[in-house]
Amino acid sequence: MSGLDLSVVVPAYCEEQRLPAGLRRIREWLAAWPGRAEIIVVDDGSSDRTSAVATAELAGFPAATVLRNEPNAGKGASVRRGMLSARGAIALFTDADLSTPIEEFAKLQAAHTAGADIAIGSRALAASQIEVHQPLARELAGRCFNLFIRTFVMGGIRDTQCGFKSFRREVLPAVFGRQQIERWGFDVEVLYIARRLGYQIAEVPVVWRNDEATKVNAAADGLKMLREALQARRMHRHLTPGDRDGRLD
Ligand SMILES: Nc1nc2c(ncn2[C@@H]2O[C@H](COP(=O)(O)OP(=O)(O)O)[C@@H](O)[C@H]2O)c(=O)[nH]1
Ligand SMILES: [Mg+2]
Repeated sequence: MSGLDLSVVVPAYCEEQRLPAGLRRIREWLAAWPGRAEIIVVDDGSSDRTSAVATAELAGFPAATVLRNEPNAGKGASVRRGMLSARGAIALFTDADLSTPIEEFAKLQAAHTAGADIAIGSRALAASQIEVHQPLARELAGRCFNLFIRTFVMGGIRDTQCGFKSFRREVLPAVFGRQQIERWGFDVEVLYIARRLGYQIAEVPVVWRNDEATKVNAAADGLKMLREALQARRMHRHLTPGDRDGRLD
């Protein structure tokens, strides 16, 4: 064991503006967090100074890694790379803009303590606190997407898309080792794999303060994500809990 309690994975594409403040807040929060943690930034072939600002902001932090994809590979590919290199007992991935504030990890951690293998932040539960909403059209598109996913891919989850999810170390290879979708549809795929393998998923209401800068195009990316979600179901429907330790397909 590495002795690390937590890995914080931050996928970042052209984030030279938002990343420094985000990493600073993560560092400040970790300084008061009672455990040992590492921070892993995955620069996804950014054309700006994302890697440089990440390296500068993480200078002096005892366990920091900046990985870089060349060329751009997608948020899914970047999260997968970060999560498969994580050494902490729990690995969290979070969006670079910290739309869900890092302090909210305490709620996910409580879910793990209560037995969850996977804890996912949610904006769609009664107790979710949406302090700054996404633009109306994007929020509605998100709700339709979630309704579709709930109906056709996996029931029971209200919000698959919040960029704030944590996993017990033991499930990382079984889940992320099977993930094929490299762009926005990966959240659904990862959750679907986990469900087929019988892992316990807790959906946890969190705070969300939307940051209006976005790299998502709701219309074009949304349709692609629907296709990817169906593809995920097709690819992984044969999995059973007996496959947890089996050879990865
Ligand atoms: N690796 C990778 N990450 C991306 C890409 N596009 C966006 N991201 C990251 O995904 C996260 C969410 O992106 P954001 O633009 O805030 O999306 P939104 O909040 O859902 O509108 C941020 O950490 C981005 O840096 C990409 O092409 N590759
Ligand atoms: Mg965002």
